[in-house]
Amino acid sequence: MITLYYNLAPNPMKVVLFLEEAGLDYATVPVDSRKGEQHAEAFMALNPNGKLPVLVDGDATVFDSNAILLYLAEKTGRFLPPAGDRARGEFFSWLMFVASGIGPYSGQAVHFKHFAPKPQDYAVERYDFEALRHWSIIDARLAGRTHMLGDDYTVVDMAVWGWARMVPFVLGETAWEKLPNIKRWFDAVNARPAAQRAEAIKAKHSFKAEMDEEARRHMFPATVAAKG
Ligand SMILES: N[C@@H](CCC(=O)N[C@@H](CS)C(=O)NCC(=O)O)C(=O)O
Repeated sequence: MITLYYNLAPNPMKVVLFLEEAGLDYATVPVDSRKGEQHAEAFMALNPNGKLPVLVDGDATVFDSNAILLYLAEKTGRFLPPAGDRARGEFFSWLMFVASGIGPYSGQAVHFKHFAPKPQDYAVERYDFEALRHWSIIDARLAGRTHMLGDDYTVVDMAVWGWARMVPFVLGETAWEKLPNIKRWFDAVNARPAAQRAEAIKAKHSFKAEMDEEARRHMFPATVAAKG
């Protein structure tokens, strides 16, 4: 039995999309990061980094969303190019580009633009710039291609989709005008029944909505430490 520890943020949602696409049976355990549940001892034993998502599959525990996508793709033999195929190299490059570029820069852009405790002009400019630069590379990649690797829909598309849901929050309401190829691809992925089932997970559990003092304390411990 597969169990997914999740919340509704970009990284867990990529994995929800895979599970729905593959039609795997899975149970969900909500972990409310705004209430600090990611720091509970039992959860930290699954992921010492204290972040979502985590997947438990029998006696295997996997954390970090892109590692989970790779694990599931290998387990099912689906949504990845065959070993030795020319596309396999591209697959790894783009997946790592999402893991090390799109995710971290988008996350930091959101943090400094929406949640940082005081005006942080330099940080806002740097991460806004870098987030848009990374998203523009994805946009160029999708020009003339149906999916990130061409005709085949793979785990790379799922990894991008998790974060693409957040593009207006990351880059501003007019961002789609600058990223027309991503918008066309995003609309097509959203139209997939699995993407609609993935979005429907929102109705399953309710998570704390307020980014109040308690949520900041749990999610941004560095800010609390700096205040002393
Ligand atoms: N590299 C990790 C990042 C995980 C991550 O940052 N998860 C966020 C949700 S998208 C989280 O758990 N945040 C709670 C916190 O930072 O306390 C992955 O891809 O899974």
